[in-house]
Order: sequence, then structure tokens, then C-alpha cells
Amino acid sequence: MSAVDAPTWPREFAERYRAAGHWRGETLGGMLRERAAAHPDRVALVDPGDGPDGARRVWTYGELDARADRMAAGFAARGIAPGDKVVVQLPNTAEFFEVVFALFRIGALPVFALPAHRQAEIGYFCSFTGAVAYVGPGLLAGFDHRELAAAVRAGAPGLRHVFVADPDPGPFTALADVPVDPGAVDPGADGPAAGCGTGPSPGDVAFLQLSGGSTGVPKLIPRTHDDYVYSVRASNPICGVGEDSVYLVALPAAHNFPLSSPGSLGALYAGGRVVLCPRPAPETAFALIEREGVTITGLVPPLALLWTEAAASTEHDLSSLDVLLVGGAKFSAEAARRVGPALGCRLQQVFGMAEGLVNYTRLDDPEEWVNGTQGRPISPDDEIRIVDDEDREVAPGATGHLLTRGPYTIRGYWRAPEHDARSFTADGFYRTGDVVRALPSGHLVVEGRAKDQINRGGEKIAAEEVENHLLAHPAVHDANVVAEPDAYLGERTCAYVVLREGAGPLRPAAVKSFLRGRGLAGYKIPDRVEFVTAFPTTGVGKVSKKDLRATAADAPASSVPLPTPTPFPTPGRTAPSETDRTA
Ligand code: OOB
Repeated sequence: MSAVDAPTWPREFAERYRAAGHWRGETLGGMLRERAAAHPDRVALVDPGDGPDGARRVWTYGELDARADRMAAGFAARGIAPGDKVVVQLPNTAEFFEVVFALFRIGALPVFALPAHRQAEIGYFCSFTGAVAYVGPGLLAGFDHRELAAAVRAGAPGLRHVFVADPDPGPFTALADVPVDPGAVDPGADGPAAGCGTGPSPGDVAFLQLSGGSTGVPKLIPRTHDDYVYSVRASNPICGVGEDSVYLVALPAAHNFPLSSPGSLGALYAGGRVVLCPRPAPETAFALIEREGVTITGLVPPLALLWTEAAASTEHDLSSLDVLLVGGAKFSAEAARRVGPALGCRLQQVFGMAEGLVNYTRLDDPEEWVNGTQGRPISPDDEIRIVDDEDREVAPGATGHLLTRGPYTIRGYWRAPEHDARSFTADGFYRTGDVVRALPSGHLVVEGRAKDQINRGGEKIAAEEVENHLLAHPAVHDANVVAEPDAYLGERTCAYVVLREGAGPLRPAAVKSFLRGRGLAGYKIPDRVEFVTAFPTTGVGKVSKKDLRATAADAPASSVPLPTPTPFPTPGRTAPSETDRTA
């Protein structure tokens, strides 16, 4: 990654992190290579069969490694080169790992999209990153990603390839037709991978992760091999992950939480096993826990609540489950207390961010901390500052803005210098936008948020992004999007809209249809749309989101429709279908 793409750690910090043994010169592709050499016959991945051929697939480390090589050789033969960006939007199937490790081997950068993303997001990722390829499913949850790819390709001339993980790829290439024999071997840092040159260096950016964001367009997060492998390696002992661990990927595989905290990569790093869960509904997940002997998994709070309730009446044997990680949004102490007794496992709260910093409660923490805090940082070199509005440190124990810097927290976004100026301090601390307080032990309690974002059950929605889409409606004069409380999701989205003078009547459903028609992911469609004649203002005449939030919180629950589909699918709630364009 060149300096123009993103700021990186100053030399003295990089040296310090190497000297401390955090950065050990590992790459993600090399990690798999080493594990495959050490124990080729051990099972790495179990895909229970939601894949293209519908059959249960079990891949050993040796097989996954060989498949990644063959896929890398196929990609390379099609011209995918080191440094190229490839937007990857795959569900929780074995192909996700085959593709991602293949790209790591080449030194091409996966851009991690979520299954719920639609044309607005995928189109933006492709054009902003200049992606040369998109890898997606065929039909998924009733949505045809081949059609999405066709529409995206029309607007992204640099997108040379579309690979479809489906036997019917439409006008594109079936992913299954890509792999070729690596043949002429070109050994590099990562070992042999035909056509892949020497492979990436540990300090290179491995992939671009998505920021939850609070701005008009999503920001991309450049994570290096060295920093990411460190966060994974250091998470493992904190979460008790070892070679006997079986990690269930219940959340979307590409999200930072199930990928690295400690996630699928943690399990693979330890030589353990990864089980892919096609959907996080208790009936699906519980059956897999029993059948595959799952020991650890991670969930967002709404799903943790659902599992806790469903456990009371399940006939499945969940006794193998040892640790449940819950994070992505605030988990109330009251809900936290119910997890252990209901599921017969230990709870770990996780407060993390794709930008880096991850906090865990420790397995030997007193119950009070496990239930009532969001944990403490992974690394002794994670620096935490809690400051007031003027960036002055608050008194110990007082609430303030969380700033952080450390060996796996980025120093800047990918090609976003103007955001960096706002999101990072001059000395490189990331402004998380979270409002926290710290206990003397270093455990953090998340008290709120200063960023203009809605955290819808773990899904992050940037208010400005949705507002911009609303403003594109010809009848809309102005729009403000805020969070309102939801007993299940924690927060849901309410859009306040002022119509243009003389604009005809508009129904909330028509506004939502308009947003869906613009190709916005389902979870970003406001749960409620309210028409108002004006917005409340602050003393200086700015729109007061605080007052709008208060108004939203007072709104009668009956006016709130059911939530829209989410990339962290929350079963048990009916969701409008993708084709519900006129309701
Ligand atoms: C995880 O990552 P992101 O990038 O989707 O979202 C990060 C933001 C945090 O800044 C915070 O606002 C919120 O999500 N958050 C929490 C939380 N965990 C995340 N807020 C309250 N309590 C928590 N436990 O969400 C993520 C990444 C890695 C591991 C776990 C979660």
C-alpha cells in the first residue's frame, strides 16, 4: 500500500510492535500454508450444505490450502494481480474461504461486502476501489445477485470479471470453473502459487474492511497481514481457542467480529475447526452445535436474546458450547445474566470495531464485569484515552469520548484524507465515536455514542447516507434520520421528512420503496418514516437531532412497522420481501 492510499504506523511504532512480538512477519496466506503443512488431514471447514451443490462439505487443512492455490492460479490466469481489488459478497459457505485465501495468496485485496448489500453499496465499492472483479452468489434469499452484478458492471467499467458461486452463472463465469492446476510453481513468501509472484509482505494491506461509518458514503478500512494476524493470535488465548475448538460462523463471515474476534481465522490459526452456519436462527444453529460439537460462537445482542429464549424449549444437546461471545451493540447486564443459565455456556462480551480495537471480558473475570462491562483491550499496547469535547482527558471513571491507538488499529482510512483529519487526532488516535467510562481494571462500559449513526442490533447505519438517498426523492425538501429505541434490536431507524411545498401526498411505504429502488441495503431502509413540517433546532439554528431522537422515543409503538431484512438476519420477525416495492 502506498502512502497515498492510506496513512500507516510511523516507523517508531512499527518497530515497537515488532520488538514486542506483536507483529511477527506472518501473512494470512502463509498462516494457512503452515497449518496445512503441520496437520494436512485435520478438518478445517465444515459447510453443512447450503452451498451450490447442496451437499455437506468437509475440507481438511490440506484441501483448503490446495483449493486456495488452485483458485489463486485460476484468478491469476484471468489477470487478477497483486494489489487488485476484488469485491467479495459471499454467504457463509466454504467458497468464502477458498476465494479469500486465494486472494491473500495473490496479494489481491478482498473488499468485504455483506450479503445484504445491494446495488448502491456494491456499485460504490466497485467504483471507489476500482475493483477488477466481483465475486457473488447467484440467487440468495430471493435476491438475484447476477442481476445486481449486471447493473453494477454497467456503471463500473473497470470491473473486468464477475464470478458467480452458482452452477448457473448467467452471463458471467461460474466460480467453480475458475480453479486451475497451479502447474509451474512460483514459490514466494507464501509458498507456491502459480502466477502470484512472491506473494504479499506482512506489512501489506491484506483486505479492505467496511466501516460502520457516519458519513455519506462508507469508508474502507485497510488492514495489514501483520496487524490482523496479531489481533487474531492474541484473541485466541483470551477466548480459550485452541486446536480442539469448533467455531460456528453464525454472523456474516466477512464481518470483522466472526472473522477475527477470534472468529473463523482464530479457529484456523489454532488448528481448530470452522463450521459455517447458513443462518443464525436457533433451529438451524442449535442442530449444528449438536451435530458438529461446536464449542464457541459469536452473536449480536438480538440473536443472543433469541437463542437464550429458544434454548428453554430446544431438544438439541447444546452441551458442547463452552463460550458465547456477544458484541456489535450494547448487551444489557440483565440480558447478559440470562445467557449462562439458559445456554449452559460462558459469556464473553466483545466491544470491537473494524478499524481495530477489540475489548473482551475475560473468562476468569468476576461475573459483575462479565455482565456489566464491555471488556478490556486485547493488547498491553492498546492505548486508551477518554476525553471531553475539547480532547482533554476526563477524570478517572468519568464518561467521555473513546480515543484509541495501537498495534492493530488503523492510522487512517483508505483514500479518505478529509475523513482522516476528523477521525484521527494529530498523534494518530482513532476517534471511535463511542462514549465510554473505564473501571480501574481497564474494563470499558459503553455509555452511548457521539457519532451520527444508528446501531440496529449490531448493524451500523450512517444517518447521512440514508438522508442523502432521501434527498434524491423529488418530493423531499429535507430529511433527518435518527435512532429510536427498540426492545429487541436496541435501536431502529426513524426518518423525519419535510416535503417540498406543493408536493402531493406521499405515504411512508412509498418513501421506503423509493429507497429500495435506489438499491439501498434492506437494513438501511428506515423502520419508520414520519412527515413533519419543520425540524426542531438548537439555539444556533442547527437541526437538533437530540430533540428528534426524543420525539422518536416518545412515538407510539403501534406506528412502528416490523424491521426490514438485515445482514445479521434476525429470525422470528417477519421482514418485508425484497420485491415489496409498492406496499
Ligand atoms: C463491530 O465492529 P463494527 O465496525 O461493525 O462496529 C463498531 C462499533 C463500535 O464503535 C461501537 O459503536 C459498536 O460498534 N459496538 C458496540 C459493541 N461492539 C461494537 N457498542 C456497544 N457494545 C458493544 N459490545 O461491531 C465489532 C467488531 C469486532 C468485534 C465485535 C464487534
